Amino acid sequence: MNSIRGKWALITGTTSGFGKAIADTFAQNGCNIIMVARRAEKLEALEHILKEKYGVQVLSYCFDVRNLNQCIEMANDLSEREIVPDILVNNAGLASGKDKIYEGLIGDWEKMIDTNIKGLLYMTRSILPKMVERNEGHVINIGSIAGHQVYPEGNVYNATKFAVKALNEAMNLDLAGTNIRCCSIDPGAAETEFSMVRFHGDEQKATKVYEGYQPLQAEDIADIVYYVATAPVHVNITNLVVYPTAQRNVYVWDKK
Ligand code: NDP
Ligand code: 8X3
Repeated sequence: MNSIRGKWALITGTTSGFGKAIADTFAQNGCNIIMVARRAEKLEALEHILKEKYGVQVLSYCFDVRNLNQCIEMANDLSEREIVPDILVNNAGLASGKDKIYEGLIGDWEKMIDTNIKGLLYMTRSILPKMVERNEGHVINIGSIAGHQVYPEGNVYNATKFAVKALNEAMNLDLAGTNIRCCSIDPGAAETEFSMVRFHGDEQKATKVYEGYQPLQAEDIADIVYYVATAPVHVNITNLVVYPTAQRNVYVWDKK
């Protein structure tokens, strides 16, 4: 096992869902945490909890990963503090809308493309060179089963997650010859704020997504990310797909 105690993990999207659970699991296991998200109050609250509960070091950066300059500023600030993240978890992302492609809102498309693809790239481009310099590090990208199979009205979200899959594979190829590992973790349906965001705050539509079966929980994904991050350094898990047991692919469900 490759302990993460005393290391630094940079996790994007830590104010809810997977990112928040990953930050908690990592901190519980002694890892220092760098958090990125847009909701300042939630970031501050989590920073306080992690420090109090686990006695680890926590740095919070409140910004939008779609902003390249802020990604670079954060990387520069970390360099000034002489911190090189050992682990980068590219988790921040969203689905916005679920519409037929001829009815989709351009604003939704731009949000998804700019966050899920460009945000992931900006963050990676800001942090990965430091890892390469040290010849050490681990990038964990949160993809989705939506990046393996397209479903009706998933169109642009699907396309962004297919892109994450491609970029994860590309990172692995470009990092050949280094000790840096790259993994894409691709979950099926998980109960987080994801559906509230996708349906623009429509609680009824969001709740319906998780009815009649046991969806994945954020903690399930955090356990998997922890497993991947703590695998021995000669073990590179490049892709991990996880569904709720009641779901076998994007079409096959066992809902009561
Ligand atoms: P949540 O909505 O619960 O969490 C998303 C997190 O990302 C929030 O902390 C949000 O924080 C942050 N975020 C969103 N946009 C930005 C941005 N532009 N800049 C910085 N932070 C941002 O959803 P999940 O935890 O479910 O989603 C996490 C990842 O998992 C996403 O990439 C999603 O596509 C993927 N996924 C989710 C699945 C699911 O069923 N839930 C299944 C498969 C993959 P804030 O608003 O404060 O910025
Ligand atoms: C989230 C899972 O099936 O809603 O990526 O696309 S799904």
